[in-house]
Amino acid sequence: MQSVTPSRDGEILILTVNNPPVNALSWHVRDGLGDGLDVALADDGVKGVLLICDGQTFIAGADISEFGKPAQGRNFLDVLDAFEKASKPVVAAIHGTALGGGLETALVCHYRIAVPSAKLGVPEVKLGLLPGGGGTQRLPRVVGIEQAAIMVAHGEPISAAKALDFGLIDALAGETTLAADALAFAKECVAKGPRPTRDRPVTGEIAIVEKLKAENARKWKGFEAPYANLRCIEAAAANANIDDGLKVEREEFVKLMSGSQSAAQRHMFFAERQAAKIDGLAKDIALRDIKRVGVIGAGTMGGGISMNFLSKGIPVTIVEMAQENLDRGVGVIRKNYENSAAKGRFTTEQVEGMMGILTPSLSLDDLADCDLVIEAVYESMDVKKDVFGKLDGICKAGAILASNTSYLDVDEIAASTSRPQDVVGMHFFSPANVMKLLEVVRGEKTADDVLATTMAIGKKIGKVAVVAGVCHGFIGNRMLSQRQIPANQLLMEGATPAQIDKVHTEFGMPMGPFQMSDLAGLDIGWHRDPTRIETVRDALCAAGRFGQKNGKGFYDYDEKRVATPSAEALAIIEEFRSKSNLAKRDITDQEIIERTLYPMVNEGYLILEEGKAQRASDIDVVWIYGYGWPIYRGGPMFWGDLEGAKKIVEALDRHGVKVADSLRAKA
Ligand code: T1G
Repeated sequence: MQSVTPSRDGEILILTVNNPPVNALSWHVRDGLGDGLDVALADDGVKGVLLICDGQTFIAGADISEFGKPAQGRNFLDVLDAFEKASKPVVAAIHGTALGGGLETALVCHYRIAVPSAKLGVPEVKLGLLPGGGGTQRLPRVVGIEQAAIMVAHGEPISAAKALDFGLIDALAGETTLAADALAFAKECVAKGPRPTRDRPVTGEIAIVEKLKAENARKWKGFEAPYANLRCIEAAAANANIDDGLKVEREEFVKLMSGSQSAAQRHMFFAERQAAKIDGLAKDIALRDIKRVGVIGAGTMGGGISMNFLSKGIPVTIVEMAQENLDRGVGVIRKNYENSAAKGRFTTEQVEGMMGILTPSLSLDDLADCDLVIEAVYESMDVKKDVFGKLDGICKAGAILASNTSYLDVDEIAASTSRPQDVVGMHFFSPANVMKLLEVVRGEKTADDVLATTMAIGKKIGKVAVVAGVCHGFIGNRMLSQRQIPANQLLMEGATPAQIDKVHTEFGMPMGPFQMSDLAGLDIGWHRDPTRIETVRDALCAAGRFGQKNGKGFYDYDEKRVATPSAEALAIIEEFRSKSNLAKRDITDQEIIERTLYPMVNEGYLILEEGKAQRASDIDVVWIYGYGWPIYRGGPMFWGDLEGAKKIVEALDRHGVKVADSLRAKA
């Protein structure tokens, strides 16, 4: 199959790209484009060139899978240069998503036409990169500095309508008549002649760069790429001669490409897509139809879970045991939607529409016709088994029965029904309507189509779904406990919560172990006996310190929930510590990394050895989308590879941690 097919229509030579699934600029596409242009320029009968793509989209970028491999085919920059300097006008016809190198290819064409549904963008920053095909120098010459800076720094695509407003495209085609309209447009452009973007002046004000940095300082903390992108925009503004700016872009691009952050973020690009695949399952397995969802429990989790479906137009019946709790839960859902509407995310009509497909109920019987029922009740095995036993007698045949349990044995829950093949875990992360991760827990008897349907519905509601096996805490929480246990131990040896948390936030985590404990609530699972003090948490709870919820936990919190170290908490910890007759000592940040992060990597290896995760990259996906692990480090397993198995094993041995065989074998 030819990746680029030349054809003629009168005096126009048409180059059609066909490189499914996204027409990436693989080496054979670059060769085809270069060869096709050579033919066009050599043929006096050709007066203009039209570049168009088959399939779902215009070129969606360089072929990311080629990065880091030996170069093949024509150099991308040479092909771009040839197009821009062509002596005959070149038109790009855009549909789908013209992204990254794809938009850069369109930018070296002299004119651009797109269908209304097209999107155009430079998402390289999300890969830890920057548009390395001249995008940072040509965008400011077409859309101006402000719009160019926003596009490169955030990486979000813009619509064809906006692109037309900004001059990024010159015309809109009919949604279903791109080929014909683009051909007609190309014929019109013959008379106009080439319009090399490089010859156009940079317009706009550079002040946008400092504004973006100030607005995004928190979001971009630790990231290199956003700042590199903005340095290139500054180079465009400072250099009338595009070649000087292109030199800066090249230097910045090579620096990012050779750095660990881009390797990590490219790893995560593929990891996220890989996670959706279930090894051993037929790709075309028939899915169950999910038209109506039931949610049991209208608390924080039940409400958040319900919103995921309501926001996608899927009706939900939400069941509580008491009217007061049901009313409160429904009220919170409405409030959340109204808050989003106030921020412009929904219209009032949309809010009413979503609330209109929510059916509150006090009876499980009302779940009889639901295709999927998700239980989000109190985290107790007895309670869950009771609920599933009842559902077994109520729900229609073929309904999927899911538990939102965060660590309990899904097989044991399934055994409380006569249909264990229809039981699965759907572990959402709080707040369930915000966090992207969904751990789909595959029970021993979970049917393949139930698993596939659950993964598909997870994607449909905007989640990144990862298959987990049944074990205590599945993937994420199981590794979390391997961080929390040593963190608590380090407190007993003299470290403070603030020191340990600081190591983690400087590493890039949104919060450290003790900040997270305060957020979740120290009294979760507390036995409520203030005289029974067996752990530091017991001691803090006994002193009425439950965390953010009542303004004091490991830290003190003001009304805005801003944390400050607490003398009282430190005194309680010290008093408890002193009874442990452990000598207090200075603990280094490196030891905290070795004692709290390395055991997480080790646990990841154990999870893989036990088959509780399909692949190491799935574990990375869990930690990035469920716990905010910094994506520029690529997840715990990717980061562990960067640290090196030898270094990790040596440290774990030194700290007396039992090393997973597969990790030791790698050292
Ligand atoms: N290279 C290689 N493979 C790609 C790819 C790419 N650019 N984009 C997608 N794929 C694969 C993907 O892995 C999946 O494979 C399949 O295509 C479908 O993808 C020099 C340096 C275009 C919006 O960052 O945003 O240009 O799992 O599931 O939901 O300046 O793909 O089927 O085996 O995402 O319909 C810049 C990345 C590159 C765009 C389509 N471009 N792609 O979404 O399908 S760097 C990007 C996307 C660059 C230059 C720089 C999306 C999409 P598999 P999918 P989708």
